[in-house]
Amino acid sequence: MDLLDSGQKFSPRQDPDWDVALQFLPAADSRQLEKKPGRRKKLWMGVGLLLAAASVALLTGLLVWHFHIRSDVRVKKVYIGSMGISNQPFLPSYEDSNSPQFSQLASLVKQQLKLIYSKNSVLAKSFKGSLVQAFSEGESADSMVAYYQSEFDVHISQQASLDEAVQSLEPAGSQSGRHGRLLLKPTDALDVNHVISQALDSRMTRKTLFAKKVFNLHVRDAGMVQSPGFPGTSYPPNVYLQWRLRADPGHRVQLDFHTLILEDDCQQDFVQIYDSLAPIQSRVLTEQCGYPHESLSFLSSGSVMLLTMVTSEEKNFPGFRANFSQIPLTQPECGGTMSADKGSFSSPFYPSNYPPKTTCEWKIQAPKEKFLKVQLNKFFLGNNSVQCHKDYVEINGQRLCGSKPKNSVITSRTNTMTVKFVSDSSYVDQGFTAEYEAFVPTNPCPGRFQCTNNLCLNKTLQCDGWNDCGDGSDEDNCICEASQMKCKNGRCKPKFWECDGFDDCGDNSDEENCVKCKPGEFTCRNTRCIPEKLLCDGKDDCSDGSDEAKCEKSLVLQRCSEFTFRCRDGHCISKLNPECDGEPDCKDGSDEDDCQCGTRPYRSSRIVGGQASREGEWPWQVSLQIWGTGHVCGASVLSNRWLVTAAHCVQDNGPNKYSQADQWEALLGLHVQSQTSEWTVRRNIRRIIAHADYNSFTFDNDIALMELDTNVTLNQNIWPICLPSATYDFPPGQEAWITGWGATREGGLAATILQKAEVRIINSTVCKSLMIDEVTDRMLCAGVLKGGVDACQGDSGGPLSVTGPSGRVFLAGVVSWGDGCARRNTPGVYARVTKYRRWIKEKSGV
Ligand SMILES: *[C@@H]1O[C@H](CO)[C@@H](O)[C@H](O)[C@H]1NC(C)=O
Ligand SMILES: *[C@@H]1O[C@H](CO)[C@@H](O)[C@H](O)[C@H]1NC(C)=O
Ligand SMILES: *[C@@H]1O[C@H](CO)[C@@H](O)[C@H](O)[C@H]1NC(C)=O
Ligand SMILES: *[C@@H]1O[C@H](CO)[C@@H](O)[C@H](O)[C@H]1NC(C)=O
Ligand SMILES: *[C@@H]1O[C@H](CO)[C@@H](O)[C@H](O)[C@H]1NC(C)=O
Ligand SMILES: [Ca+2]
Ligand SMILES: [Ca+2]
Ligand SMILES: [Ca+2]
Repeated sequence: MDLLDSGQKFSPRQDPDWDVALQFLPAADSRQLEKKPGRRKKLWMGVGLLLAAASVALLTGLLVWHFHIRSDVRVKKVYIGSMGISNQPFLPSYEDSNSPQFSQLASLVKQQLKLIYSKNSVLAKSFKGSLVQAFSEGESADSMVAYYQSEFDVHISQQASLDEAVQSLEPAGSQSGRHGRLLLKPTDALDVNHVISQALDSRMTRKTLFAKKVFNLHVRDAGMVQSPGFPGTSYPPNVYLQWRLRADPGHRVQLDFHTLILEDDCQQDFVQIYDSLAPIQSRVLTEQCGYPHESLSFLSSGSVMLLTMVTSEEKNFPGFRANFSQIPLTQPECGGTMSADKGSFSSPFYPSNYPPKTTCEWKIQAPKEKFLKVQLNKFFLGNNSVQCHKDYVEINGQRLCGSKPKNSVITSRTNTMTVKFVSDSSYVDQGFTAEYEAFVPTNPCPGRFQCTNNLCLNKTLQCDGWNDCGDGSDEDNCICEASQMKCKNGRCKPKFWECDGFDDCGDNSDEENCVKCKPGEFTCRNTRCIPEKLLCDGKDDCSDGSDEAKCEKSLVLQRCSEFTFRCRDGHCISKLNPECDGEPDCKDGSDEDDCQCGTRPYRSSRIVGGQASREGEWPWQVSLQIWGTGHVCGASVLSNRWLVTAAHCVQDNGPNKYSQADQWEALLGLHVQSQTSEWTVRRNIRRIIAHADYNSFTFDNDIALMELDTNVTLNQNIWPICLPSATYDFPPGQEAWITGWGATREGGLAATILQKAEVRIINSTVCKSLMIDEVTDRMLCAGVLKGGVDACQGDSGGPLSVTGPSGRVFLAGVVSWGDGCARRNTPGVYARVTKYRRWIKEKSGV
């Protein structure tokens, strides 16, 4: 019955040809859960025919027939479970399912299960048999756990009561893992301390799953586990695989994913990790699919862990690779007393996910005359819930869970504080990091600014236009500088956010008093005002096409203008930014040609916050390196052969002949500097074409192309960005991202992990008036929105990426000058790529 128990030891390195080793079990093996048709069908058909003379009788007969068929439908149901056994030390021979000790104990477990089921009428009636799959150590030295599955055969209408009966075996509140030992009676075969039984997840009983296999691994010697075919080919369809991981007694299993890329839909393909040897849902630590962002390092509470993978028919992705190892269980793993004036602490094993069933308690003790303050920095504790009954942090009696609380600073009005961390038996998360500080009640922030929520900030962050406290108190009651505007609510904001369509003040006062057309009028891009009824009437009333640009239907225009898209057949259409938006707009379809660009293969295009990017998030990002020096500039992938960068990156500088192609090396698909992966590609440069009109004084035309010496094969971390046509519009207020390892022009150390920062495009007129240096029409300004105080996110020559309406990403600019390091109050200036569309085509053919 156990399809999964026939597995053999798995060692990926010795078993490269997994497909051959894979046991393709006949589809019939998964039929155990299908409905069985009634046996009496034929007989009742016969009876029905005999009664055929009278139509009324026939009808009755059919009803009876139908009723009997229905009444005979029985279902086989399989429950998976674990049983805690006391007074029974774990022996190494229990690991081997072929050992006599295993068989002996297994039969005792089966006997005990039968006894347990016999006490419930529903279970007793439908019980068919049990199969013991494995044993592991229990929580104490003289206890152990048995993993089994039990099969029941029940009438279809009784399914719910069977589920209920199985549930009732589990004493209420057993989720907490603490309940009284069941009394040993003379009839009992074993001293049982708990029983958990649950139905299998329906995705694991899919009829199409035809290859099932179990791999038993001991993690004493660290090693690696990977999905079949990884990394060369994608994983096979319709498989259900289990990896049972065991550590030595007194150890935890640690599993660290190096890569995990599955189909985005968890209903189709997924991996799960259990704090158990059987897939019991109440012991699941995580379920993952797609291209997860979270920490992928997991720890068990005891000496076992189960990793499962289920795949469906369609869409097979690269899969995963993970390292396993064991670490000793030490008591206590976390918590303690802290009496220094300040310090920090975190959930156990941070930044790995905390293990399940863990409790930590920190006692903080300050000198008598001081108070204490705890600031939560990182905080990931499962889902938000009102009672925080699963995993939580408790500070001075206040429970916190979910994501970072609004007020992340907690103060006590005494000199002691207790912080408790608790995780339950399922679903783990990354945990938290915290700092504490003792302070004199009369001066809580010496030398710093004190927020209303008690956070202390560097004084330079006060009145800089950004809400650093979280409650905005650092931006209240400010005197604005010349480069700032004063909001009605008293805040100061950089002037470049005035009239850009976004409420930056918080009370919208930065968007009032902007030049506007009268009510009932439309503002053309060239700021003319026209009556609204002339919008989308097929005539170019603005005389820049903008009144016809955002219409449902794209019209073929009589006249082309500098704002209208020109199809390959020469016709101009009215739609704004029609290229690669997923809808054919030109009659010849040319607006949707060459639209493979600007996507992130294998991952959803959702960008999550934070400064460090995820691997594969910016697959067009390139690191340009000088032989012997390392990373110098960024660039973007335009095709399998061409890159675009800044002209100022490729200018000779004294003895450095940066204009020479042979000085350079391009690293594509790189995520962490000096850490290449299987998706990183190195290429020499064959040719550099800097713009002939580049002006090294004004940085006008700061754009250059690089041709690689050989084509690259695109992969999940290497993908071209879309080039906007000359008429593509990136309006002020549009959100964009800059990425890089740190601008070397600014000096200082480059980041190791690719950094990103969100910026917003600034109205050119406003930018020209704000910048001391000249901003030409071939330049584009953007200002940083968040953070960007510590890290350099932009690289000279790197991309300014804008996501278009269909989710494809377009190259709006090339990082040129100004604020390469994404400093807060000065805009960055970029080469405006739309101005160079024809030049790029002419020089590279892309
Ligand atoms: C996994 O193990 C390999 C070899 O033991 C090692 O090179 C690699 O850095 C490890 N990866 C992780 C994520 O721990
Ligand atoms: C968290 O909440 C989501 C949506 O409400 C739910 O689908 C998910 O199962 C929850 N996760 C856990 C661990 O409870
Ligand atoms: C405050 O910020 C300024 C400018 O960023 C920096 O020079 C200074 O060292 C910081 N002070 C402290 C106390 O961190
Ligand atoms: C390189 O790629 C280009 C464009 O895809 C193609 O035309 C060319 O034939 C390729 N060259 C080689 C040597 O494969
Ligand atoms: C840019 O700002 C100027 C002056 O404030 C304004 O006249 C113009 O309409 C703005 N341009 C856009 C495209 O919003
Ligand atoms: Ca601030
Ligand atoms: Ca604004
Ligand atoms: Ca289109």
